[in-house]
Amino acid sequence: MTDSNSGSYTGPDRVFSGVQPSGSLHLGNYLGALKKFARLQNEKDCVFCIVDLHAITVPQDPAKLADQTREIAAAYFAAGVDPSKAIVYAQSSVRAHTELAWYFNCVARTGWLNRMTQFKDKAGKNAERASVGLYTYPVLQAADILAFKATHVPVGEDQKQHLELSRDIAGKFNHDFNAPNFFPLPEPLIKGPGAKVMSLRDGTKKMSKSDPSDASRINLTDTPDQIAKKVRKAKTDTGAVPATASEMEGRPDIANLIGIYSALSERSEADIMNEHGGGQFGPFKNALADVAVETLRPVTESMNRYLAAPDEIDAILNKAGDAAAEIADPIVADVRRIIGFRGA
Ligand code: AQP
Repeated sequence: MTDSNSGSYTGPDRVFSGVQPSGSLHLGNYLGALKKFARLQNEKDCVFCIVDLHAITVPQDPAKLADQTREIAAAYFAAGVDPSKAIVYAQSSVRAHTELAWYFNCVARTGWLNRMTQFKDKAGKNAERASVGLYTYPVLQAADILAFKATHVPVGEDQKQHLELSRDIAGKFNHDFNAPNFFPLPEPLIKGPGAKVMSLRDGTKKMSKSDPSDASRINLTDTPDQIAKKVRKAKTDTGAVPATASEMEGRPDIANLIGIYSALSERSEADIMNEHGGGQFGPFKNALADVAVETLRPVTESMNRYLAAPDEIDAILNKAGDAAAEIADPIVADVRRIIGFRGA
């Protein structure tokens, strides 16, 4: 689908990613996104967004949306994203997102969107009643990334298909408007521990905010007691803790727990299986609960400190919104000119 000759973009490297303010963050968001963001800010120019425009693709309570946005900002900062190193802002404060999304709606093909599995999963049997916004969500996501000409996008594995769509849109824009290499073809940064954290109740389903069972996920706002209980109740089987990768095969619940242990402790899976392999799940879960509590405690405490100062959060977000617009506005102005609008 993409035009391969638009793959030789020569602009600077830039990282972009976002998190929705649509409910409490969980361990999957932390390991698959926030923790990686904190590392990347030391390596590349980073722009991180709280994607409140994405959140309204499903109903949100207007009385809560602003606080939910502040909560995600607090989670970014608590996870180590430093507003003096990376831009952290709210999507709705930068108009470039919605404007570019419209242009991209006219570039993307309905056949591409019809293949998006996240829409099918989220809309379920009620696709006819889902918002048009939920359907075109990946187009807005492409606009988010490309309004900054971002070259790298750290996301969990669930977002891989959307990233491919962003590349297709960038390639088609470059080709259709005879603007070779105007947009980069953004690369997903998916690898690494925590790229796909699964439900504690079903190792074949991803850990998700919208899972009706709270026991399926560890929320960043959970108390140490709640975290320990959820880990101890996590689904396992009647076998022993695997000692090798081959003993883990076909056991998604177990593989998930070992993966979480590895990502939290920053130890290899082999190392963990060396220590616990052949043993019972009781002691293994106790050790995992300790690691989870100790790793998340400082994050939760720091989040709560930020949340106690909402004005400070707003000041950071406002300033960052201006900085984000300074990058995105000229890029969208170029897009207007390339499309051929009068006065552009
Ligand atoms: N289970 C996961 N494992 C690893 N990474 C994950 N991410 C989400 N779930 C996992 C990553 O977190 C970032 C922010 O995600 P989001 O806020 O945009 O929402 P989402 O992907 O829709 O997350 P949820 O929790 O699954 O929400 P619902 O239930 O509404 O669908 C992204 O980088 C994502 O990859």
